Amino acid sequence: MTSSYSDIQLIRPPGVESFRFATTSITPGIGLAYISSSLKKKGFKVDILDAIGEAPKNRIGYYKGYLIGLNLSEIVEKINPKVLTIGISVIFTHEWPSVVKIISLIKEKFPNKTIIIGGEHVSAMPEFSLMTSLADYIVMGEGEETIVELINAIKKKSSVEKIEGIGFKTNNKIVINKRRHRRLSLDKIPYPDWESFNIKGYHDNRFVGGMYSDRLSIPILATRGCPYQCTYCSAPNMWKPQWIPRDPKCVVDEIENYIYKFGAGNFPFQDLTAIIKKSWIKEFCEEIIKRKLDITWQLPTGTRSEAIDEEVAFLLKKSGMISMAYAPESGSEETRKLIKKKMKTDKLFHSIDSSSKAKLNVAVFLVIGFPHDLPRHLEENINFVEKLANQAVTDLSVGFYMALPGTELFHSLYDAGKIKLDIKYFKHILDSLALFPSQKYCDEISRFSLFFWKLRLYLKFYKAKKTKNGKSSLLNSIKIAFSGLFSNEGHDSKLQTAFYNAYSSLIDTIISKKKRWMTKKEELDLFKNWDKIYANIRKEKLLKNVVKISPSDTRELYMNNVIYQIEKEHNTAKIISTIKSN
Ligand code: B12
Ligand code: SF4
Repeated sequence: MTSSYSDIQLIRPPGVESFRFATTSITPGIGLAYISSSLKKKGFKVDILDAIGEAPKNRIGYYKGYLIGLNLSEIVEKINPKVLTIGISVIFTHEWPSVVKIISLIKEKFPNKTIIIGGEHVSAMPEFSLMTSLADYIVMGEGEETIVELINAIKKKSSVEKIEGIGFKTNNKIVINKRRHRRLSLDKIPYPDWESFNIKGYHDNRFVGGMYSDRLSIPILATRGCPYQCTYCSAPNMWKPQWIPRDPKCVVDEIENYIYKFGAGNFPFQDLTAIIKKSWIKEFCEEIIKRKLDITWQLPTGTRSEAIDEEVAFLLKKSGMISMAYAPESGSEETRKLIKKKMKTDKLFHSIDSSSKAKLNVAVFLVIGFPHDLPRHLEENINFVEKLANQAVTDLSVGFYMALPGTELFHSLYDAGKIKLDIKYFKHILDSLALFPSQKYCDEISRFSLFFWKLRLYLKFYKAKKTKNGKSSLLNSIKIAFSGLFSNEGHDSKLQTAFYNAYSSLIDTIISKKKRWMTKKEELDLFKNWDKIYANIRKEKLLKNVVKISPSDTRELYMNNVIYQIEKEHNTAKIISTIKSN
């Protein structure tokens, strides 16, 4: 255990998984690694406590599936008693309940330690995160500059009132400061502090995201933000609708650095959408080719398709890209219009055709059960997935719609009384990739129908999909899925990774049932007041005119330009009266 003085101990809480058919397993926390390197660059002393990296094989039953990593009490035991502050990263909403508990346990043992939380979940629900936990400060949006200012102020005991991008508790009130401007010069941010993380442990346990590769994998972030405003996505609130790329040469420098320093060979990109600008992606690929780097790289999180033509696709292939995903989300033009996807079917297929010609391994992400989805919209996916299969798309992922906080759709559903922030809500996010939806938000389609639609789309696609020998049959696809199960070699289809993850998450779900993080009664108590707390926050923000009521018909949202509303909320410092919290 570390026992010398340190300014901050940064904690990556345990990961959360459940039985799912997904390639989206947890990965090393790049956001926290950036926070650490930025603090160290300014001379602060930082300890890292990565609950997953320290115990990647440990599983314990959680309200939703199971936790991966140190038990919550072990985390508290590993807190450095001489540390000044503790920082916890919370990017996923499904991790929030465990973080609330970790914070309570830390405060029980160290009541005077200052706790700071940051990440996507906290940025989407700032007031709620302060009210439902004993955290002292929150950091919203990009955290590198904010945390440096905040730790400086805490060390010097100076005022935090003017620090942009934070929220805090004072005199029984919640204060939310204005947000900070986006970082424009990303290349000035030091490389993530991977030396302090158990990179090999993540790799050995296949916690890397994307298609499994047997070469050591290290996450990379080449761009931040996205210029689009899809109504189901929390990126506009988190990053504002603004896409900022790094210098492609600097990204390749970073990759080269990891090859020499760690012996890494596979690089899953964490970008929201890396490929937006043709000149940027060309320069990036050409730089890898010029330097003759023997690497593979992947875009597991999905990308826009507009900039991918034949020229780009062949460069992607030549530079070592082994797997990428397009995220049109629906085969229905109307659904895409209503979610503000701004993507046309013909252009998408043109791009997919280019990728197929370059023999790229391509997956396509679809979502069913948007609030405005009607059976006829889902019906349109049938021909769409068949066409995808005929165009040599390698894999398909069909998720159920999740009502993520901080999104336009969330506000609309919430204001219309269709979301209750109870245990079921916190459960449903991971279940997007389960077989059966644990929650649904569309009036016209039942949960059973959504389950059948998912099966139908998968069957249609994998039956029509052609394998390398040009044959199409469901049996071939099943053989491919099983082939990745018992081999340690890298996969060449996402289906193998997803099947492997489904198998291991099923076993882990069964095993972790034996030991739970808390009793069911304690669990229910934890969530008891959360909906009321959120309702009061929303009411007060509406009364103070910080936000405006969202249209109750979600089909109207596509007409809004959300920039004005986001700017207004982000630029308004606000005080919320403390409503009795948990
Ligand atoms: C890469 C990624 C993944 C990876 C895993 C990432 C991981 N670490 O485990 C993969 C592909 C596996 C994945 C899976 C999933 N993902 Co994902 N993913 C992302 C993505 C695209 C990038 C995350 C990232 O690296 N960002 C870049 C870093 C620099 O940003 P950051 O982490 O937010 O950190 C910054 C700030 O938040 C802040 N900060 C962060 N921590 C801290 C801590 C402190 C103390 C401070 C001060 C500041 C601070 O400072 C950092 C630096 O500026 C995000 C979208 C996004 N761009 O953030 C979605 C996102 C996080 N994913 C999301 C979702 C829903 C999922 C899935 C549930 C999808 C699914 N249906 O399966 C799964 C869940 C997997 C699981 N078991 O938990 C949502 C989460 C929304 C929510 N509220 O829960 C996001 C936000 C996407 C979205 N808008 O829909 N994901
Ligand atoms: S879903 Fe993708 S394209 Fe749409 S706003 Fe989010 S990141 Fe951008």
